Amino acid sequence: MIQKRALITGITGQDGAYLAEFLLDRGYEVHGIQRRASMSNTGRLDKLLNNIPERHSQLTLHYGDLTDATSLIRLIKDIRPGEIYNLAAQSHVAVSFETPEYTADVDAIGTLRLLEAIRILEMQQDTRFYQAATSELYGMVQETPQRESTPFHPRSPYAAAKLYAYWITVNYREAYGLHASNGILFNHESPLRGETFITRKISRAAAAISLGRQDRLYLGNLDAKRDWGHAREYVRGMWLMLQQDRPDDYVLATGKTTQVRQFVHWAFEDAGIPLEFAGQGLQEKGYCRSTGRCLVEVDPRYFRPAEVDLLIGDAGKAHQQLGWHHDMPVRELAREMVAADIQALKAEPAWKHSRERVH
Ligand code: NDP
Ligand code: GDR
Repeated sequence: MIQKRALITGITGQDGAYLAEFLLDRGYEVHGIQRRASMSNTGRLDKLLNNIPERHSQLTLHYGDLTDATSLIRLIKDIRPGEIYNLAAQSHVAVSFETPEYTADVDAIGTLRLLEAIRILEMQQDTRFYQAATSELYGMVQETPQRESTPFHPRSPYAAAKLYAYWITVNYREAYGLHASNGILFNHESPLRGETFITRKISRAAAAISLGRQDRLYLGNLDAKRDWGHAREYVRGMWLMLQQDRPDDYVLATGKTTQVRQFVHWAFEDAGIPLEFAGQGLQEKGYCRSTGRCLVEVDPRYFRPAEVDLLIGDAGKAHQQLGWHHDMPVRELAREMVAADIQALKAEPAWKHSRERVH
C-alpha cells in the first residue's frame, strides 16, 4: 500500500497538532510548515508526540511562512503532498482589528499563494486542498442556525480576509478542477487552545485563581453566544472532506449555543470556586463570590469594534454526506479544559504565570 503524504500549514497551532496526531495514527507521512520564532513554538506537538518515537519518524517540520510564496512553492515541489491542509492564519479576531493588513496578507493572500503554488507546479490532479474557513463569515446574524446556504456578512478584518480565502478556494475548484474544499468550522476548543481565546482564557484563569496564582479575570462582552465543540472531533471532519470523491463546502458545528457568561460559571464551578452575580448590572459589576470577593470583571478594553453576537451551526450536510458527528458536550469540554489547566499550573513555577494583557 502506498503511504499517504500530507502537508499541514499551521501545524504548531491547536488544530494542526490534533490533525497531525490524527493523520499519523492513520499511517500518513506528515509534513508541517513552522514559522521561525525566537522561542520554541512546537510545544503542542511535543505534548502529543512524546513517548511515541515511531510517530516522530513520520513527522517532518519545515520552515516556511504564508507570506513567503517562494518557500511555499519550494516546499510543495519537494514534498509533493497528496493532501494539503491550510490551517495557518492570524486567527485572533480582536487582534485582526489591530493588524488588519497583516491578517489579510496571511489569511487571504496566503491562501492564494498556496493555491497558486499548486497551479504553477501543475499539481491540480495530484493534490487535494482543505481551507480552514470559519463561522465568522456569517458575522451579522441573518438566520439561525447558520448553514452552508446562509449569506455571509463578515464583521472583522479577520472574517473579511477569510471570506476572500473561502471564495478563492471555490474559484480554484471551479476554474482549474482542483479538489478544494472549505470547512466552515464553528468554534472548537480544547486544552491546546491558545491562551488568549475566551474559553482558554477563562479555564486558565479559573485554575490560576483557585491555586492563588491570579487575583482577577478581566473579560469583554459576556453576552456573546458561541457554538463550542471539541477540536479533536473537528479535525476528523477536515480529513473526511478530503476523502470524498467530489470537493465541496461543509459546516461543522454542534448545533448548540452557549453564552460566554455561562462558560465563566461552569469553569469557576469546576475549579471549586463557584461565582454569584453581583447584583443587577451584571455587565458592569461582574461576578463575585458569596464572601464578597469579586473574581471576574468586565473591562471595556476587550470589547471589539464590531461583534458577532450569536453563532449556532447546522451541520446536517456534514452528518449526511461525510458521516461526521461530534460527541463532547460543551459542559464536558469546560470540565476537561479546567482540569488540564489546574494540572499544568501545578507543574509550573508560580513566577511563570504572567499578568500580561491577554485578548
Ligand atoms: P491557532 O491560532 O492555534 O494556530 C494558527 C497556526 O497558524 C499556528 O501554527 C501559527 O504559527 C500559524 N501561522 C500564523 N501565521 C502564520 C504565517 N504567516 N505563516 C505560517 N504559519 C502561520 O489556530 P487554530 O488551530 O485554532 O485554527 C486553525 C485554523 O482554523 C485557522 O486558520 C483559524 O483561523 C481557523 N479556524 C479556527 C476555528 C477554531 O475555533 N479554532 C474555527 C474556524 C476556523 P505559530 O504557532 O508560530 O503562531
Ligand atoms: P472568536 O473567539 O472571536 O469567536 O474566534 P474568541 O474566543 O476570541 O471570542 C469569543 C467571544 O468571546 C468574547 N469575549 C472575549 N474574547 C476574548 N478573546 N477575550 C476576552 O477577554 C473576551 N471577552 C469576551 C468575544 O468578544 C467573542 O464574542 C474564534 C477564533 O478561533 C477564530 O479563528 C475562528 O474563526 C472563530 O473562533 C470561529
